Amino acid sequence: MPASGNLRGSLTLITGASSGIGAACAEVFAEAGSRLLIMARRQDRLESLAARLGDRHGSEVRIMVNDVSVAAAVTGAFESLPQEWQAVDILVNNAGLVQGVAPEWETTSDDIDRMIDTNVKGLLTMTRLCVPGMLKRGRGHVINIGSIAGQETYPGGSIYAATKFAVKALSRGLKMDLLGSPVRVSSIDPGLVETEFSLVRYDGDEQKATEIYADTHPLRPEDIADAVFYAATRPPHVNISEMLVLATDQSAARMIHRRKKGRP
Ligand code: NDP
Ligand code: 8X3
Repeated sequence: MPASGNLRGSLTLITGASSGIGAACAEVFAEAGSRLLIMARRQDRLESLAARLGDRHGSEVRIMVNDVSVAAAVTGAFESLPQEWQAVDILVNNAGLVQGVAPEWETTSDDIDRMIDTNVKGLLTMTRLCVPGMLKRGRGHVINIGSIAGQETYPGGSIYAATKFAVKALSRGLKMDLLGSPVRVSSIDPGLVETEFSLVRYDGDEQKATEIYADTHPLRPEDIADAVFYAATRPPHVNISEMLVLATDQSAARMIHRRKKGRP
């Protein structure tokens, strides 16, 4: 099945599909008729998403309950799938997280490891698993979810930003390594999107997480899914290399327009 234009029958692997942007991507790819391999750590979320996509779109969905940062387990799980479920056409490398807002020197080594192991090494594990088959089959598309934080950093965000700068380097480098092949590479880079991202950042503190999205109009996960889908459905000779998607209310990582109560 061609991984462009008509996605019917293609296979899309989405990491971090249990929430936010990943779940929204699963919805649009399922609606377009792609088979889906969805991965995250929370099994209950994946199971209910798979059931919902089956009901709504008649989708064929398989779940992988894995921590993307545990390379050996992810590799084992992927390689024990039936061959037709390993033939990934589109890889959406979306799983990622930020922990805390501490300055660089106060960030715990656990938090540093978690961000680097998930956002960078986890993404690389998936790329390493999927790209050889794409090359062999002569088609494929790797879509990495970067961030505005991969273009500029901000106080209390430097380690997360470092991981997203790394994602940018990995996207650009992969495109170079694949030159001459039909395999495409895109980096979709969101600004402020209202998801569970801030809840994770503030370790479950709902009030702090809600304040991030208060009095402004952030992006919705569906806005980013739309951009991912756009990249995936261009004709085969078109590669959307990088796309920065910001809310109209955002002009830089920490420049967000907030309305006074009652004002438009
Ligand atoms: P959410 O927290 O809503 O979703 C994150 C997803 O990643 C969840 O499905 C989570 O699943 C999964 N995940 C996290 N860690 C792991 C892991 N170790 N192994 C497997 N899955 C994991 O956040 P978003 O949807 O916002 O984030 C998606 C991507 O978008 C991330 O890469 C993020 O950096 C990026 N992004 C987000 C922005 C925003 O403002 N929200 C802006 C720019 C980029 P589970 O917990 O079940 O494992
Ligand atoms: C998420 C956007 O600005 O919170 O990647 O780092 S930001």
